[in-house]
Amino acid sequence: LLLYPENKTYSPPGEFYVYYQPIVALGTGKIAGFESLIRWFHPEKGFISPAVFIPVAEESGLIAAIGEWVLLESCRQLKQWQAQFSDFSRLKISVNLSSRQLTSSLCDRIDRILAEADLPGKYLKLEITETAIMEDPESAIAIFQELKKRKIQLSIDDFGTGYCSLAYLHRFPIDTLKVDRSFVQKMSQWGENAEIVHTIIALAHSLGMETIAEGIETMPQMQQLRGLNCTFGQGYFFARPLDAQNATRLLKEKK
Ligand code: G
Ligand code: G
Ligand code: NA
Ligand code: MN
Repeated sequence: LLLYPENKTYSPPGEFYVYYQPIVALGTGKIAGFESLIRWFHPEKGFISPAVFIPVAEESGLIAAIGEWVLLESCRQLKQWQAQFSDFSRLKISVNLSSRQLTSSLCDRIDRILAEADLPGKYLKLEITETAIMEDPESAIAIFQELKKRKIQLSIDDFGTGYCSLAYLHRFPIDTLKVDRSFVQKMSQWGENAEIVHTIIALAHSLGMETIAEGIETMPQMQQLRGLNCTFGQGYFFARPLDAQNATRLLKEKK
């Protein structure tokens, strides 16, 4: 069990990094923000995917500490970019939340982190999977409403792969739906998945939500999604997740 003082943010060993993948406005091609993705480079074992260690961290309870570290690191980095690049003063940062972080103390923890990073809540976006929300939808709604009071943005991640009932969807104060990359990658011009993607985008927009298509790898995918009025895109077609230095370089080139 890892104990850390309530008023201090846990700092993991130097093997952990936050990487940043650009999120691009499909209408203009401009970078609108980044998604933070944790990376672990183990001295002996090499790269260990978060898909492997996040579930372990969730089981051991370490996820709360790691999650707070990712949040603080991400908010500080965004603050620095906003100050450094006047063209990107409205850039947002999206951070993944585990279901284990969806507790009644989340808002207090985030208040502390935003204050420490000196970042207004409206620039922070939280990504939560459909599955995590549906573990306890009623308490998720209560937590989301608290977060919205701080103008924090909320996204449903991997939308379409879980079991989010439409009856709930309109009760969640959600700003953005992220279309799961499995739909994007199986999408071809006339195929079944194109219809699914089209329908998700239409559903989101009719509920007043924006959309992000993830896992865009090719120009035709990007063009097709732009044609469907998808708001944002993310994927290797634009850029892989980058370390802070390379993400900064990208912003320098684009400004
Ligand atoms: O980028 P990548 O393939 O490594 O991500 C694998 C999985 O790990 C994805 O589901 C992603 O959402 C998750 N992940 C990456 N970073 C974080 C993080 O900081 N917190 C949580 N909870 N999940 C993350
Ligand atoms: O679960 P979540 O959507 O947060 O996971 C993001 C994951 O998707 C990360 O592992 C990230 O590295 C990966 N990713 C980002 N862009 C692409 C892409 O274009 N193709 C593929 N295959 N994976 C991607
Ligand atoms: Na995500
Ligand atoms: Mn996703």
